[in-house]
Amino acid sequence: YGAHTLVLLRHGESEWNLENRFTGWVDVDVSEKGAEEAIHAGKLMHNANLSLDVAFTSYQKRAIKTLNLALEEMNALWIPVTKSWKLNERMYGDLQGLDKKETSEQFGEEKVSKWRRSFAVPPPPIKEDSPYHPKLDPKYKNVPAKKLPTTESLSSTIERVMPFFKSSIAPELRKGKKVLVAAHGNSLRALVKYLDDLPEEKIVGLNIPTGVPLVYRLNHQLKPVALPGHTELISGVYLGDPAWVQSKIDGVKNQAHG
Ligand code: DG2
Repeated sequence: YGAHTLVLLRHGESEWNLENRFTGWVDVDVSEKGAEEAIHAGKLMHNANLSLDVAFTSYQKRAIKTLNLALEEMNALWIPVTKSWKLNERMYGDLQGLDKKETSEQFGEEKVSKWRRSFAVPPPPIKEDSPYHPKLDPKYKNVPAKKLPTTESLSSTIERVMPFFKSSIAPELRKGKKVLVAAHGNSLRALVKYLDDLPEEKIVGLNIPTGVPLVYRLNHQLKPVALPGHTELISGVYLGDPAWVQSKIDGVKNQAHG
């Protein structure tokens, strides 16, 4: 196997995943089930003998809490953690707060599936007077106003995630550290697109389940080495029972279906 270990973990179910609402940069908590998923993710990593050295997460509590619960389960709360808004979920613009199924009924499934899964189509931008506007959130007070997104496609998400990966995460991997990134559905899709060099037409079919560790082994160039049991789309492997993982992936995919 490759020399470097990188584990990607989407947070456990959030309050708004539960309510089936577009979340993006709205800072909702994990649900009760989400907290259990996070603990379970910690168990899976512990049982796989993943002794992590460092972790990265976003500025959003659903990812931060998931990280802490998983690390606690692994007796690894001590490891250095770096937080960055660059690992935040994709900013979902004016869709934030809306019900995913109702949005499909209103705009049509095709449009909503483009907003959710296409590479370059951004959702409508958030309104200047929206209560969810990031300029109102004190945690972004040090981010230059022109860098705060009002909407993001996957492509624009990649443009902030990848420079952070290269400047902050890759150097840790090169030092031989085992790295965990606890983040979000679409900020992790951005990373997976890059690592597996997925073409745009394949990224549409990539859905990341909540609370399931996704393990990558990378070679010296930090390119992924295909692991036994990997799926057609990606070269990393999810920990846990494959049928259970698949049912969670299907759940994410079907969130906007009537
Ligand atoms: C979800 C992803 O983000 O939604 O923003 O609604 O991973 O933070 O729960 P997360 C959101 P979809 O793109 O899967 O609809």
